[in-house]
Amino acid sequence: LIGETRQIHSRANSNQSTQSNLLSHIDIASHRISNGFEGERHHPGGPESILKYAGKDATAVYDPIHPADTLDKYLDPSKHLGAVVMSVPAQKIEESPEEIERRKRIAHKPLLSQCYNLFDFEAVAHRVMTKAAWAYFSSAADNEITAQENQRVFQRIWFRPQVLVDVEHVDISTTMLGTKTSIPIYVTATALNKLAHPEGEIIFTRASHKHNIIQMIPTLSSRAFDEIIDARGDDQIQWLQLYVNKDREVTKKIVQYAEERGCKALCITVDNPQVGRRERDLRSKYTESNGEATGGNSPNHGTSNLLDPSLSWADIPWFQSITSMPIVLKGVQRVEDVLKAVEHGCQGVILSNHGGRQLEFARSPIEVLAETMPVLRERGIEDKIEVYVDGGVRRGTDILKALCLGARGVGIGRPFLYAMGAYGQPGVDKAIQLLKDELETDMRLIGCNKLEELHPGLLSIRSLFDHSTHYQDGLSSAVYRPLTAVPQRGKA
Ligand code: PPY
Repeated sequence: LIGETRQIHSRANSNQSTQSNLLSHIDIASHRISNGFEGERHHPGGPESILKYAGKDATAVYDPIHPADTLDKYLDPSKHLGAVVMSVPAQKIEESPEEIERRKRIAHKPLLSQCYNLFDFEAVAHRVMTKAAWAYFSSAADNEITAQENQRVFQRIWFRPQVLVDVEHVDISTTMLGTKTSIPIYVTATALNKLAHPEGEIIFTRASHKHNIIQMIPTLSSRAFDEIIDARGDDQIQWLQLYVNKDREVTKKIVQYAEERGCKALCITVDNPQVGRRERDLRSKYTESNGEATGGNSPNHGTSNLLDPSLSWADIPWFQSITSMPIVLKGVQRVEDVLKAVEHGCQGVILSNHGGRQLEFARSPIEVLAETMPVLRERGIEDKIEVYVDGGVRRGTDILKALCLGARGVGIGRPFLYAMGAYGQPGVDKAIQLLKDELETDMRLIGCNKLEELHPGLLSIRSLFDHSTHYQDGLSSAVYRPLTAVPQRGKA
Protein backbone atom coordinates (compact mmCIF):
# COMPACT_ATOMS: atom_id res chain seq x y z
CA LEU A 1 0.00 0.00 0.00
CA ILE A 2 2.70 2.44 0.94
CA GLY A 3 5.02 3.72 -1.72
CA GLU A 4 5.68 7.31 -2.54
CA THR A 5 5.32 8.76 0.95
CA ARG A 6 3.14 11.72 0.04
CA GLN A 7 0.64 9.30 -1.40
CA ILE A 8 0.20 7.10 1.62
CA HIS A 9 -2.54 9.21 3.01
CA SER A 10 -3.19 11.14 -0.10
CA ARG A 11 -6.90 10.58 -0.49
CA ALA A 12 -9.12 10.29 2.49
CA ASN A 13 -12.47 10.86 3.97
CA SER A 14 -13.15 10.36 7.61
CA ASN A 15 -14.00 12.14 10.83
CA GLN A 16 -11.16 10.61 12.76
CA SER A 17 -10.13 11.96 16.09
CA THR A 18 -7.73 14.81 15.92
CA GLN A 19 -5.74 14.00 18.98
CA SER A 20 -5.02 10.39 18.33
CA ASN A 21 -3.75 11.38 14.91
CA LEU A 22 -1.74 14.11 16.46
CA LEU A 23 -0.33 11.73 18.98
CA SER A 24 0.50 9.22 16.30
CA HIS A 25 2.56 11.78 14.49
CA ILE A 26 4.49 12.79 17.53
CA ASP A 27 5.07 9.35 18.83
CA ILE A 28 6.11 7.95 15.52
CA ALA A 29 8.43 10.90 15.21
CA SER A 30 10.02 10.40 18.57
CA HIS A 31 10.59 6.71 18.11
CA ARG A 32 12.15 7.19 14.74
CA ILE A 33 14.52 9.76 16.14
CA SER A 34 15.51 7.55 19.00
CA ASN A 35 15.40 3.96 17.95
CA GLY A 36 13.66 3.58 14.65
CA PHE A 37 10.06 3.25 13.72
CA GLU A 38 8.41 0.64 15.87
CA GLY A 39 5.08 0.45 14.17
CA GLU A 40 1.62 0.95 15.55
CA ARG A 41 2.57 -0.64 18.87
CA HIS A 42 3.55 2.79 20.16
CA HIS A 43 0.68 4.66 18.61
CA PRO A 44 -0.78 6.66 21.50
CA GLY A 45 -4.23 6.16 20.08
CA GLY A 46 -3.61 2.43 20.02
CA PRO A 47 -3.20 0.38 16.84
CA GLU A 48 -6.86 0.92 15.98
CA SER A 49 -6.38 4.59 15.23
CA ILE A 50 -4.00 3.63 12.42
CA LEU A 51 -5.67 0.40 11.37
CA LYS A 52 -9.11 1.94 10.98
CA TYR A 53 -7.70 3.65 7.89
CA ALA A 54 -6.24 0.51 6.40
CA GLY A 55 -7.10 0.47 2.71
CA LYS A 56 -8.78 3.88 2.97
CA ASP A 57 -7.92 7.34 1.88
CA ALA A 58 -6.88 9.21 5.02
CA THR A 59 -5.75 12.48 3.47
CA ALA A 60 -8.41 14.69 4.95
CA VAL A 61 -7.57 13.68 8.49
CA TYR A 62 -3.85 13.22 7.96
CA ASP A 63 -2.93 16.42 6.18
CA PRO A 64 -4.25 19.07 8.58
CA ILE A 65 -2.28 17.70 11.50
CA HIS A 66 0.97 16.38 10.09
CA PRO A 67 4.01 18.27 8.89
CA ALA A 68 4.74 17.51 5.24
CA ASP A 69 8.05 15.85 6.04
CA THR A 70 6.66 13.45 8.64
CA LEU A 71 6.70 10.29 6.58
CA ASP A 72 9.95 10.97 4.73
CA LYS A 73 11.60 11.78 7.99
CA TYR A 74 10.15 9.24 10.35
CA LEU A 75 8.75 6.25 8.52
CA ASP A 76 11.42 3.69 7.94
CA PRO A 77 11.95 3.05 4.21
CA SER A 78 11.30 -0.64 4.85
CA LYS A 79 7.69 0.32 5.51
CA HIS A 80 7.32 1.99 2.10
CA LEU A 81 5.75 -0.95 0.36
CA GLY A 82 4.49 0.36 -2.95
CA ALA A 83 2.66 3.07 -4.79
CA VAL A 84 -0.92 4.02 -4.06
CA VAL A 85 -3.27 3.59 -6.99
CA MET A 86 -4.73 7.05 -7.42
CA SER A 87 -7.56 6.14 -9.77
CA VAL A 88 -9.80 4.61 -7.09
CA PRO A 89 -12.78 6.90 -6.71
CA ALA A 90 -13.06 8.40 -3.26
CA GLN A 91 -15.84 10.26 -1.59
CA LYS A 92 -14.46 13.73 -1.16
CA ILE A 93 -14.94 15.49 2.13
CA GLU A 94 -16.21 18.53 0.22
CA GLU A 95 -19.28 16.59 -0.75
CA SER A 96 -20.67 16.00 2.72
CA PRO A 97 -23.79 18.05 3.55
CA GLU A 98 -21.96 19.49 6.53
CA GLU A 99 -19.14 20.67 4.28
CA ILE A 100 -21.57 22.17 1.77
CA GLU A 101 -23.19 24.19 4.55
CA ARG A 102 -19.79 25.29 5.83
CA ARG A 103 -18.80 26.48 2.38
CA LYS A 104 -21.96 28.57 2.22
CA ARG A 105 -21.09 30.14 5.54
CA ILE A 106 -17.58 30.87 4.28
CA ALA A 107 -19.01 32.52 1.16
CA HIS A 108 -21.17 34.79 3.31
CA LYS A 109 -18.77 35.53 6.11
CA PRO A 110 -18.34 39.17 7.15
CA LEU A 111 -15.56 41.18 5.55
CA LEU A 112 -12.35 41.48 7.53
CA SER A 113 -12.98 45.22 7.69
CA GLN A 114 -16.13 44.46 9.68
CA CYS A 115 -14.09 42.97 12.54
CA TYR A 116 -13.51 45.47 15.32
CA ASN A 117 -12.19 43.29 18.10
CA LEU A 118 -10.95 39.79 18.84
CA PHE A 119 -14.41 38.49 19.71
CA ASP A 120 -15.49 39.18 16.14
CA PHE A 121 -12.83 36.78 14.84
CA GLU A 122 -14.04 34.13 17.25
CA ALA A 123 -17.62 34.47 16.06
CA VAL A 124 -16.57 34.17 12.42
CA ALA A 125 -14.17 31.31 13.12
CA HIS A 126 -16.93 29.34 14.77
CA ARG A 127 -18.98 29.61 11.61
CA VAL A 128 -16.25 28.87 9.09
CA MET A 129 -13.92 26.38 10.74
CA THR A 130 -14.54 22.65 10.39
CA LYS A 131 -16.42 21.12 13.26
CA ALA A 132 -13.33 19.13 14.29
CA ALA A 133 -11.10 22.19 14.29
CA TRP A 134 -13.54 24.30 16.29
CA ALA A 135 -14.05 21.49 18.79
CA TYR A 136 -10.33 20.94 19.25
CA PHE A 137 -9.34 24.58 19.60
CA SER A 138 -12.28 25.83 21.63
CA SER A 139 -12.67 22.94 24.02
CA ALA A 140 -11.42 23.02 27.58
CA ALA A 141 -11.42 20.75 30.61
CA ASP A 142 -14.61 19.44 32.20
CA ASN A 143 -17.27 22.15 32.55
CA GLU A 144 -14.93 24.73 31.09
CA ILE A 145 -15.18 26.83 34.23
CA THR A 146 -11.48 27.65 34.31
CA ALA A 147 -11.55 28.55 30.62
CA GLN A 148 -14.35 31.03 31.31
CA GLU A 149 -12.71 32.29 34.49
CA ASN A 150 -9.58 33.17 32.49
CA GLN A 151 -11.61 35.84 30.70
CA ARG A 152 -13.97 36.65 33.52
CA VAL A 153 -11.23 37.55 36.00
CA PHE A 154 -10.48 40.69 34.01
CA GLN A 155 -13.94 41.97 34.95
CA ARG A 156 -12.88 41.95 38.59
CA ILE A 157 -10.06 44.40 37.99
CA TRP A 158 -10.79 48.08 37.51
CA PHE A 159 -8.58 51.03 36.70
CA ARG A 160 -7.46 54.01 38.78
CA PRO A 161 -6.23 56.22 35.92
CA GLN A 162 -4.17 59.32 36.44
CA VAL A 163 -5.09 62.50 34.56
CA LEU A 164 -3.30 65.59 33.31
CA VAL A 165 -0.27 63.65 32.16
CA ASP A 166 1.17 64.55 28.76
CA VAL A 167 0.41 61.38 26.79
CA GLU A 168 1.05 62.67 23.30
CA HIS A 169 3.80 60.15 22.66
CA VAL A 170 2.93 56.72 23.94
CA ASP A 171 5.43 53.89 23.48
CA ILE A 172 4.20 50.32 23.98
CA SER A 173 7.45 48.61 22.97
CA THR A 174 9.58 46.72 25.48
CA THR A 175 11.92 43.76 25.77
CA MET A 176 11.09 40.18 26.64
CA LEU A 177 13.96 37.90 27.73
CA GLY A 178 16.28 40.58 26.47
CA THR A 179 14.96 41.01 22.94
CA LYS A 180 12.83 43.83 21.63
CA THR A 181 9.15 43.51 20.93
CA SER A 182 6.82 46.18 19.55
CA ILE A 183 4.15 45.26 22.11
CA PRO A 184 4.43 42.93 25.13
CA ILE A 185 2.44 40.12 23.57
CA TYR A 186 3.65 36.93 21.90
CA VAL A 187 1.96 34.28 19.81
CA THR A 188 1.88 31.38 22.20
CA ALA A 189 2.22 27.76 21.16
CA THR A 190 -0.92 26.00 20.00
CA ALA A 191 -0.88 22.57 18.40
CA LEU A 192 -1.99 21.69 14.90
CA ASN A 193 -2.38 25.10 13.35
CA LYS A 194 -3.15 23.62 9.93
CA LEU A 195 -6.56 22.68 11.30
CA ALA A 196 -7.26 26.42 11.28
CA HIS A 197 -5.63 27.18 7.92
CA PRO A 198 -3.73 25.11 5.34
CA GLU A 199 -0.60 27.22 5.81
CA GLY A 200 -0.66 26.66 9.55
CA GLU A 201 2.13 27.89 11.82
CA ILE A 202 3.85 29.77 8.99
CA ILE A 203 1.05 32.33 9.06
CA PHE A 204 1.94 33.13 12.65
CA THR A 205 5.61 33.38 11.66
CA ARG A 206 4.84 35.93 8.96
CA ALA A 207 2.36 37.94 10.99
CA SER A 208 4.72 38.00 13.98
CA HIS A 209 7.52 39.24 11.78
CA LYS A 210 5.37 41.95 10.26
CA HIS A 211 4.53 43.24 13.73
CA ASN A 212 7.85 42.54 15.38
CA ILE A 213 6.49 40.23 18.04
CA ILE A 214 7.77 36.87 19.23
CA GLN A 215 6.39 33.53 18.05
CA MET A 216 6.54 30.50 20.33
CA ILE A 217 6.88 27.44 18.11
CA PRO A 218 4.86 24.45 19.36
CA THR A 219 6.36 20.98 19.74
CA LEU A 220 3.15 19.74 18.16
CA SER A 221 3.27 21.94 15.08
CA SER A 222 1.54 20.78 11.94
CA ARG A 223 4.23 22.35 9.76
CA ALA A 224 7.75 20.96 9.89
CA PHE A 225 9.91 22.69 12.48
CA ASP A 226 12.40 23.60 9.74
CA GLU A 227 9.66 25.19 7.65
CA ILE A 228 8.69 27.42 10.54
CA ILE A 229 12.31 28.35 11.16
CA ASP A 230 12.97 28.93 7.46
CA ALA A 231 9.97 31.28 7.25
CA ARG A 232 11.55 33.53 9.87
CA GLY A 233 12.35 37.07 8.82
CA ASP A 234 15.48 39.10 9.58
CA ASP A 235 15.99 39.69 13.30
CA GLN A 236 12.81 37.83 14.10
CA ILE A 237 12.68 36.07 17.46
CA GLN A 238 11.24 32.59 17.94
CA TRP A 239 10.98 30.61 21.16
CA LEU A 240 10.49 26.85 21.37
CA GLN A 241 7.67 25.34 23.41
CA LEU A 242 8.72 21.89 24.58
CA TYR A 243 6.78 18.81 25.50
CA VAL A 244 9.35 16.75 27.36
CA ASN A 245 9.55 13.34 25.73
CA LYS A 246 9.98 10.33 28.00
CA ASP A 247 12.97 9.45 25.91
CA ARG A 248 15.38 12.15 27.01
CA GLU A 249 17.62 11.54 24.01
CA VAL A 250 14.69 12.65 21.84
CA THR A 251 14.14 15.65 24.07
CA LYS A 252 17.81 16.55 23.92
CA LYS A 253 17.82 16.38 20.13
CA ILE A 254 14.75 18.59 19.86
CA VAL A 255 16.20 21.18 22.25
CA GLN A 256 19.68 21.27 20.78
CA TYR A 257 18.40 21.39 17.24
CA ALA A 258 16.12 24.29 18.11
CA GLU A 259 19.02 26.16 19.65
CA GLU A 260 21.19 25.44 16.63
CA ARG A 261 18.45 26.80 14.40
CA GLY A 262 18.26 30.03 16.34
CA CYS A 263 15.46 29.67 18.87
CA LYS A 264 16.01 32.16 21.68
CA ALA A 265 14.18 30.55 24.59
CA LEU A 266 13.14 27.12 25.79
CA CYS A 267 9.62 27.17 27.19
CA ILE A 268 9.05 23.85 28.94
CA THR A 269 5.40 22.93 29.40
CA VAL A 270 4.97 21.78 33.00
CA ASP A 271 1.18 21.55 33.28
CA ASN A 272 0.60 18.51 31.10
CA PRO A 273 1.68 15.22 32.74
CA GLN A 274 -1.51 13.90 31.18
CA VAL A 275 -3.97 15.56 28.84
CA GLY A 276 -7.00 17.07 30.57
CA ARG A 277 -10.49 15.89 29.73
CA ARG A 278 -11.74 18.11 26.94
CA GLU A 279 -15.23 16.79 26.57
CA ARG A 280 -16.40 19.12 23.84
CA ASP A 281 -13.61 17.78 21.68
CA LEU A 282 -14.38 14.17 22.65
CA ARG A 283 -18.07 14.65 21.88
CA SER A 284 -17.33 16.00 18.44
CA LYS A 285 -15.54 12.76 17.61
CA TYR A 286 -18.24 10.46 18.95
CA THR A 287 -19.38 7.71 16.64
CA GLU A 288 -21.32 4.54 17.33
CA SER A 289 -18.25 2.42 16.64
CA ASN A 290 -15.78 4.29 18.83
CA GLY A 291 -18.21 5.28 21.56
CA GLU A 292 -17.45 2.44 23.88
CA ALA A 293 -13.72 2.73 23.49
CA THR A 294 -13.29 6.44 24.00
CA GLY A 295 -12.08 7.05 27.51
CA GLY A 296 -10.37 10.44 27.30
CA ASN A 297 -8.13 12.69 25.31
CA SER A 298 -5.12 10.74 26.35
CA PRO A 299 -5.52 7.44 24.59
CA ASN A 300 -2.96 4.76 25.19
CA HIS A 301 -1.83 6.55 28.30
CA GLY A 302 1.36 5.02 29.56
CA THR A 303 2.79 3.70 26.33
CA SER A 304 3.11 7.03 24.55
CA ASN A 305 6.39 8.85 24.90
CA LEU A 306 4.98 12.26 24.06
CA LEU A 307 4.31 13.44 27.62
CA ASP A 308 6.39 12.46 30.60
CA PRO A 309 4.46 12.42 33.88
CA SER A 310 7.73 11.78 35.73
CA LEU A 311 9.08 15.23 34.77
CA SER A 312 10.15 17.01 37.96
CA TRP A 313 12.26 19.83 39.40
CA ALA A 314 15.17 17.41 39.42
CA ASP A 315 15.21 17.59 35.61
CA ILE A 316 15.83 21.33 35.46
CA PRO A 317 19.63 21.15 35.94
CA TRP A 318 19.77 18.65 33.09
CA PHE A 319 17.99 21.10 30.79
CA GLN A 320 20.47 23.75 31.86
CA SER A 321 23.30 21.38 31.00
CA ILE A 322 22.09 20.70 27.46
CA THR A 323 21.22 24.23 26.38
CA SER A 324 22.24 27.79 26.90
CA MET A 325 18.83 29.10 25.89
CA PRO A 326 17.00 30.83 28.73
CA ILE A 327 14.61 28.42 30.40
CA VAL A 328 11.00 29.40 30.92
CA LEU A 329 8.52 27.15 32.76
CA LYS A 330 5.15 27.28 31.05
CA GLY A 331 2.13 26.38 33.16
CA VAL A 332 3.15 27.51 36.67
CA GLN A 333 0.10 28.02 38.90
CA ARG A 334 1.20 29.09 42.37
CA VAL A 335 3.67 31.50 43.92
CA GLU A 336 5.55 28.69 45.67
CA ASP A 337 6.47 27.24 42.29
CA VAL A 338 7.54 30.66 40.98
CA LEU A 339 9.93 30.83 43.94
CA LYS A 340 11.21 27.34 43.12
CA ALA A 341 11.75 28.44 39.51
CA VAL A 342 13.86 31.34 40.80
CA GLU A 343 15.83 28.98 43.05
CA HIS A 344 16.45 26.69 40.10
CA GLY A 345 17.81 29.57 38.04
CA CYS A 346 15.02 29.68 35.47
CA GLN A 347 14.86 32.94 33.53
CA GLY A 348 11.11 33.01 33.23
CA VAL A 349 7.78 31.53 34.20
CA ILE A 350 4.54 31.60 32.29
CA LEU A 351 1.63 31.62 34.69
CA SER A 352 -0.90 29.58 32.77
CA ASN A 353 -3.56 26.94 33.15
CA HIS A 354 -3.18 25.90 29.51
CA GLY A 355 -6.20 27.89 28.40
CA GLY A 356 -8.38 26.00 30.89
CA ARG A 357 -7.61 22.75 29.07
CA GLN A 358 -5.85 20.94 31.92
CA LEU A 359 -6.94 21.08 35.58
CA GLU A 360 -10.51 22.32 35.93
CA PHE A 361 -10.73 24.91 38.74
CA ALA A 362 -7.14 25.90 38.31
CA ARG A 363 -7.17 29.64 39.06
CA SER A 364 -6.73 32.23 36.36
CA PRO A 365 -3.16 33.25 35.56
CA ILE A 366 -4.07 36.83 36.45
CA GLU A 367 -5.03 35.81 39.97
CA VAL A 368 -1.79 33.85 40.32
CA LEU A 369 0.09 36.89 39.05
CA ALA A 370 -1.54 39.09 41.68
CA GLU A 371 -0.55 36.53 44.31
CA THR A 372 3.00 36.21 42.97
CA MET A 373 4.33 39.71 42.35
CA PRO A 374 3.92 41.09 45.89
CA VAL A 375 5.88 38.08 47.22
CA LEU A 376 8.67 38.58 44.68
CA ARG A 377 8.79 42.30 45.52
CA GLU A 378 8.78 41.63 49.25
CA ARG A 379 11.81 39.38 48.80
CA GLY A 380 13.47 41.82 46.40
CA ILE A 381 13.70 39.20 43.67
CA GLU A 382 11.22 40.62 41.15
CA ASP A 383 14.09 41.27 38.73
CA LYS A 384 15.46 37.75 39.04
CA ILE A 385 12.78 36.25 36.82
CA GLU A 386 10.43 37.42 34.09
CA VAL A 387 6.82 36.57 34.73
CA TYR A 388 4.45 36.03 31.83
CA VAL A 389 0.79 35.09 31.71
CA ASP A 390 -1.41 33.49 29.09
CA GLY A 391 -5.11 32.68 28.95
CA GLY A 392 -8.20 34.78 28.48
CA VAL A 393 -6.53 37.84 26.98
CA ARG A 394 -8.86 39.46 24.45
CA ARG A 395 -8.46 43.21 24.93
CA GLY A 396 -5.87 45.92 25.25
CA THR A 397 -7.21 46.51 28.75
CA ASP A 398 -6.54 42.85 29.59
CA ILE A 399 -2.91 43.30 28.57
CA LEU A 400 -2.72 46.56 30.49
CA LYS A 401 -4.06 44.94 33.65
CA ALA A 402 -1.50 42.14 33.43
CA LEU A 403 1.30 44.65 32.91
CA CYS A 404 0.15 46.79 35.85
CA LEU A 405 0.21 43.70 38.03
CA GLY A 406 3.82 43.09 36.99
CA ALA A 407 3.74 40.75 33.99
CA ARG A 408 6.56 41.20 31.51
CA GLY A 409 4.25 40.16 28.68
CA VAL A 410 1.23 38.09 27.77
CA GLY A 411 0.77 35.10 25.49
CA ILE A 412 -2.18 34.87 23.15
CA GLY A 413 -3.27 31.59 21.58
CA ARG A 414 -6.87 30.91 20.66
CA PRO A 415 -7.75 34.45 19.49
CA PHE A 416 -4.97 34.32 16.90
CA LEU A 417 -6.02 30.83 15.83
CA TYR A 418 -9.54 32.14 15.32
CA ALA A 419 -8.26 35.12 13.34
CA MET A 420 -6.24 32.71 11.21
CA GLY A 421 -9.16 30.32 10.72
CA ALA A 422 -11.47 33.16 9.75
CA TYR A 423 -9.22 35.25 7.51
CA GLY A 424 -5.76 33.69 7.20
CA GLN A 425 -2.73 35.90 7.58
CA PRO A 426 -4.60 39.20 7.06
CA GLY A 427 -6.80 38.13 9.98
CA VAL A 428 -3.87 37.53 12.31
CA ASP A 429 -2.26 40.73 11.12
CA LYS A 430 -5.39 42.67 11.92
CA ALA A 431 -5.87 40.97 15.30
CA ILE A 432 -2.36 42.03 16.35
CA GLN A 433 -2.95 45.54 15.00
CA LEU A 434 -6.21 45.80 16.94
CA LEU A 435 -4.41 44.89 20.16
CA LYS A 436 -1.73 47.47 19.44
CA ASP A 437 -4.35 50.14 18.79
CA GLU A 438 -6.31 49.19 21.89
CA LEU A 439 -3.25 49.11 24.16
CA GLU A 440 -2.00 52.45 22.90
CA THR A 441 -5.40 54.01 23.50
CA ASP A 442 -5.63 52.44 26.95
CA MET A 443 -2.15 53.70 27.89
CA ARG A 444 -3.23 57.24 27.03
CA LEU A 445 -6.45 56.90 28.95
CA ILE A 446 -4.75 55.52 32.05
CA GLY A 447 -2.21 58.35 31.87
CA CYS A 448 1.05 56.57 31.06
CA ASN A 449 3.58 56.99 28.25
CA LYS A 450 5.80 54.02 28.78
CA LEU A 451 5.27 50.49 30.03
CA GLU A 452 7.83 51.04 32.84
CA GLU A 453 5.43 53.58 34.34
CA LEU A 454 2.74 50.97 34.94
CA HIS A 455 2.26 49.70 38.50
CA PRO A 456 -0.39 48.02 40.68
CA GLY A 457 -1.49 51.39 42.08
CA LEU A 458 -3.22 52.04 38.77
CA LEU A 459 -5.62 49.21 39.54
CA SER A 460 -8.37 48.41 41.95
CA ILE A 461 -8.15 44.69 42.65
CA ARG A 462 -10.41 44.54 45.70
CA SER A 463 -12.64 41.85 44.20
CA LEU A 464 -9.99 40.06 42.15
CA PHE A 465 -9.73 37.08 44.50
CA ASP A 466 -13.49 36.80 44.92
CA HIS A 467 -14.84 34.05 42.69
CA SER A 468 -18.49 34.55 43.51
CA THR A 469 -19.35 37.32 41.07
CA HIS A 470 -22.08 36.82 38.49
CA TYR A 471 -21.38 39.33 35.75
CA GLN A 472 -23.12 38.66 32.47
CA ASP A 473 -20.58 39.00 29.72
CA GLY A 474 -22.77 39.45 26.66
CA LEU A 475 -19.98 39.60 24.14
CA SER A 476 -18.12 36.46 25.10
CA SER A 477 -21.19 34.45 26.03
CA ALA A 478 -22.66 35.26 22.62
CA VAL A 479 -19.85 33.31 21.01
CA TYR A 480 -19.72 30.60 23.64
CA ARG A 481 -21.80 27.65 22.49
CA PRO A 482 -23.45 25.38 25.04
CA LEU A 483 -22.67 21.71 24.80
CA THR A 484 -25.00 19.66 22.66
CA ALA A 485 -27.00 16.83 24.19
CA VAL A 486 -25.61 13.31 24.24
CA PRO A 487 -26.36 11.88 20.78
CA GLN A 488 -29.09 9.24 20.65
CA ARG A 489 -28.09 5.79 19.53
CA GLY A 490 -28.24 5.46 15.78
CA LYS A 491 -28.30 9.20 15.25
CA ALA A 492 -24.69 10.01 16.04
C1 PPY B 1 -3.50 21.03 23.76
O1 PPY B 1 -4.32 20.55 22.98
O2 PPY B 1 -3.82 21.76 24.69
C2 PPY B 1 -2.09 20.72 23.59
O3 PPY B 1 -1.28 21.27 24.26
C3 PPY B 1 -1.69 19.72 22.59
C4 PPY B 1 -1.69 18.34 23.08
C5 PPY B 1 -2.68 17.50 22.65
C6 PPY B 1 -2.67 16.19 23.05
C7 PPY B 1 -1.66 15.72 23.84
C8 PPY B 1 -0.68 16.57 24.28
C9 PPY B 1 -0.69 17.87 23.89
